[in-house]
Amino acid sequence: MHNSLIIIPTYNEIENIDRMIETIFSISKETNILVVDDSSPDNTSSLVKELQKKYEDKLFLLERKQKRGLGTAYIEGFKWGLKKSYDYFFQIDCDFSHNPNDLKRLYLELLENNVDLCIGSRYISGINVVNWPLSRVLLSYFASFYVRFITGMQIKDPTAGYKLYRRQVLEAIPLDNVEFVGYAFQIEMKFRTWKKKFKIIEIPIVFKDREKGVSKLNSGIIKEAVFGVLKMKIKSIFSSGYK
Ligand SMILES: Nc1nc2c(ncn2[C@@H]2O[C@H](COP(=O)(O)OP(=O)(O)OP(=O)(O)O)[C@@H](O)[C@H]2O)c(=O)[nH]1
Ligand SMILES: [Mg+2]
Repeated sequence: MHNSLIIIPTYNEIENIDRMIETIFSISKETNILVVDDSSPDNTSSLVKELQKKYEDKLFLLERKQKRGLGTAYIEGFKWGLKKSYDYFFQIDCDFSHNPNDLKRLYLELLENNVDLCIGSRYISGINVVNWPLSRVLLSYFASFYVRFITGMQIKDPTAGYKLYRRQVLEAIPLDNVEFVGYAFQIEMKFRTWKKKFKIIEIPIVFKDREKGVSKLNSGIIKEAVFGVLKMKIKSIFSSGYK
């Protein structure tokens, strides 16, 4: 996975972070990892610093003073990577819901199909989600209908967080204008990519509920997504920033 940066936002992932980093480097020797940690009270960053001694020139850490949401963590990560020479930018959760073994598939599919954004999708044929409570599956599945209906963007898994972008996509999106932080962030990034007419592909992945650590999902994140999608659609009609 030549010239790629894998961005991992973390908040209280002490139980997952070292295994995640070790697994990724066991899969690819040439990729780089950037962890964006929001001063996790469980000291996630200290484990990253420990591992930096072993992976000096390919493991990086951005430490932020406060918990500011997954969306802004990714935006800071993208900006950091764009200042360097990476061509491919991955998004992956630290909780092993996204199987790191799929990183290579995302990369190869992006290149083989010559697309700009490759999405690891749970809903290509049926519902590929393991161990999620039924309420979460239903919420996520029906959210995907809602997003398609409002935006017209025909993506099967619009809230998916396992993604690979080409550098050109992140250069074209005005990152300072990205406004959402939770599920809505995932939708907004796809919507902006689609509006800019970049080529998008979805490939099937199996999504597993986290086994260790605590979910950061809350009602604010759901509310942001419900109203955010409407706001985004309306703004896109009137604002040239989306084009
Ligand atoms: N830096 C940073 N990372 C965050 C923040 N919120 C969540 N994350 C990370 O983003 C990733 C996804 O968060 P999760 O808690 O798994 O959220 P989720 O996948 O929607 O919820 P679950 O399915 O219940 O796990 C994980 O790696 C989290 O540690 C945040 O405010 N700041
Ligand atoms: Mg998760």
